[in-house]
Amino acid sequence: MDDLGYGDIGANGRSVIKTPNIDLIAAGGARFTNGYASSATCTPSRYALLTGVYPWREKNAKILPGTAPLIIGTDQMTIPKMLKPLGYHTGIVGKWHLGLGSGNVNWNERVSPGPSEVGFDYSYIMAATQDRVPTVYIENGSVVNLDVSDPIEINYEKNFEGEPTGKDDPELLKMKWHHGHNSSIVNGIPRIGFMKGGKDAQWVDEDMADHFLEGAQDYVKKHKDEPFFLYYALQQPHVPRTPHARFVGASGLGARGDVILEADWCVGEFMNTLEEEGLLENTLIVFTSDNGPVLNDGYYDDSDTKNGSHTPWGPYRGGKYSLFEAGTHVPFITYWKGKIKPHTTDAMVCQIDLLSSLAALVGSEVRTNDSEELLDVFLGQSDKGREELVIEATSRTAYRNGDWAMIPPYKGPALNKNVNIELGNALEYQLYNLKDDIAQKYNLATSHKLKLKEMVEAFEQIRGDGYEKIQQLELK
Ligand code: NG6
Ligand code: CA
Repeated sequence: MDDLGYGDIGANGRSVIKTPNIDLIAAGGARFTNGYASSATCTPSRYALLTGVYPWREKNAKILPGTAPLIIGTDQMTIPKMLKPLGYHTGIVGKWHLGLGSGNVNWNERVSPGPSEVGFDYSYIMAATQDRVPTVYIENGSVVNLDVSDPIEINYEKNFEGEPTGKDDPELLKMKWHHGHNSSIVNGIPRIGFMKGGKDAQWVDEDMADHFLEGAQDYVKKHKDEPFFLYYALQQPHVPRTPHARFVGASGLGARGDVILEADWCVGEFMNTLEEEGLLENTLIVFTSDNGPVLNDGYYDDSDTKNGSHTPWGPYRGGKYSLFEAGTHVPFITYWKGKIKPHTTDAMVCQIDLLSSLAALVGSEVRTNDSEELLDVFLGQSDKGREELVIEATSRTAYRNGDWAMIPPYKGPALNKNVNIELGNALEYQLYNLKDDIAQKYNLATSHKLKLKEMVEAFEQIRGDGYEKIQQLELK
């Protein structure tokens, strides 16, 4: 999922939002209390998930515009590329956000390189995010429902003559922008970036969840008789939050709660399909989120004002964009009927570990340095996860080892006021013991100098030089 927080699912305790279908997977599988995305934003996180390589090794792994070129090398190993030689059919349905083409994409022709060049036999995607143009579905490299007489043009710098924008034409909006998101208007929603044409191809935001669900279900039905790998990348609860009418108001917590209910329903429907097709005993399911939660990510949609006592971040500090725990410490569940015994584990795992671990599962020799082979842990046969992990948030990195978390000094605001999230920036080192202080309230850097030294050295050993060079987060 996209921007779902640790505390957004019932199974992780405290959630005011009810997620019975996700909870069912958690109750029947391995629920990880220390499961991580590699990053606190989407692109780097998904880069690490698919390639098994830390995203800070790739300078372009940062929040991408819809026009960005593909950032995964076409010669690079990925989960689908690892699986293909073993006879797996590979597919992705949902959010991509890893770049497409090699610059200056013509959206009216086949767009490549993209998913198929990094190992997916089938792809049905949105290029970037729901709030970024182009707002169209792309199937195997071609825009779906494109009318050649109404070609698509995209520009992230300047508008097309005569086209309305969120900034200049507020009367055309059904959802108001709070920060950023004031360029082209599609379906009454102002977006990031400018788009012209492609009217027939434009998606209907409120139908997106049903649409991707159907795509994922169809994929399973088509490929149930062969080994398959499906990456079902749900778009919720990322902005703009556009629940289908069936879910509007259902949570009482505003749009964010409603789309989480919608996503939970999708997960239930998808699981039903696997069950109906008789695949549950033969399928490993991994449920997780690309980064932590945010309430107001740039639109007025009541998600912050109606959030009430819900804690999307769970017991953790920070949120999306943050080096504090809530940025990367996300829901993480593995489920395999009859194979994984239901249990909760504190073992530390990261999405980056899936590449080597799935390789071990299928008998492939492929491994990457950054991806630890933790198959036993994912299958619930061991509690010995990773010892250490480097996490990333908008080009800054920090380090977790055992119960300890260390954040090096970074310039920049402590709080991003637009999204109201503490980013983890401070002029001094921060050291927290998560066992005693899960909410990272007490900085032990000065009282535990030796521990700090040990952590900084271990961090630098992996991270190498130059980690102080960062780009300031701009959300405007
Ligand atoms: C930010 C967007 C935010 C979201 C994020 C990417 C603004 C002001 N904010 O730049 O709304 O789209 O990028 O989120 O434009 S992610 O989950 O895909 O990383
Ligand atoms: Ca995300």
